[in-house]
Amino acid sequence: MPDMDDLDLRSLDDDDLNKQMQDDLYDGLKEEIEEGVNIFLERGWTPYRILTEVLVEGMRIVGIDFRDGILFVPEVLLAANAMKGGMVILRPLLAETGAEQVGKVVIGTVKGDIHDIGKNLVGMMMEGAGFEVFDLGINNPVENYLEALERHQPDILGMSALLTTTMPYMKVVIDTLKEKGIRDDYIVLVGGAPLNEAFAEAVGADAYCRDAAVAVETAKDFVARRHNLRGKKAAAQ
Ligand code: B1M
Repeated sequence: MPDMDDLDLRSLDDDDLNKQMQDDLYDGLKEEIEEGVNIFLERGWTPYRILTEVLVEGMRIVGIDFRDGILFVPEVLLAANAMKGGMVILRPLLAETGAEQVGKVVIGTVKGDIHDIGKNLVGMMMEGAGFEVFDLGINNPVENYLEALERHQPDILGMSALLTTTMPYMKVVIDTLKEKGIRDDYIVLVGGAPLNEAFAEAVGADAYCRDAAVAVETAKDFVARRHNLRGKKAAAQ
């Protein structure tokens, strides 16, 4: 076996490069991830394919070993940092699809929760699909959402939570919107690994999005329906 420092990623075929990159992600090797992403791009892989088949799949494996106590927080942070290195390269490419502006989205991870990889991915994919995205980052109390809704007047409010202890906070946000009489002004979409459809319904969201691709499709569907409804109302007046 060659010394890892000497390993030429370009000499690997697609399958081996993918496997190597998933190992590198596991080991938190950001530069290698960036190099690998560039190689796949040169080989004609689409940004979406690199995201899903290499980076997200690699992170899934990290998640399993984190759960099983094989990896610990510092190592997972390194892996997350490496993943973000790859995402920085892919982000402008995903946004470059030239799609026309279809709507506005405010998205953020809820209070108490600092996981942002999935949310960032959703934001990137939404941008790629033509949405204007306002990303509030992590650990957002209800006030942050309210302020952003007021300022940006989006079509969609997206919330992310990765912890069973933080996901109930989505209800706090939605209940506050109801109290203020503005709940129906927005399409509320929620996502994150521990959520499901029943949860989304229970907290009063419009839909649960299993992954970034579903989030984009759901967002497009709801915005189109909303525009149709408005068109009909206007015609009836
Ligand atoms: Co944390 N963590 N973590 N973690 N972490 C999980 C979530 C966990 C499941 C790991 C495990 O035990 N298997 C577990 C939660 C258990 C539970 O609640 N039942 C856990 C824990 C316990 C913790 C800590 C408490 C650990 C500790 O300190 N002892 C701590 C909590 C910190 C806090 O938030 N207060 C913690 C910390 C961390 C790190 C900081 C080390 C790091 C986060 C780094 C970062 O995000 N910048 C981290 C990571 C990386 C993970 C795992 C390994 C990976 C998450 C991830 O990025 N996945 C995760 C294990 C897992 O989920 N399997 C784990 C990849 C990403 C692409 O997927 O986020 O699911 P995901 O997003 C998807 C969909 O869910 C959906 O689309 C995305 C893209 O397809 N989606 C949306 C997500 N948000 C959406 C919003 C939408 C729509 C769709 O809006 C419209």
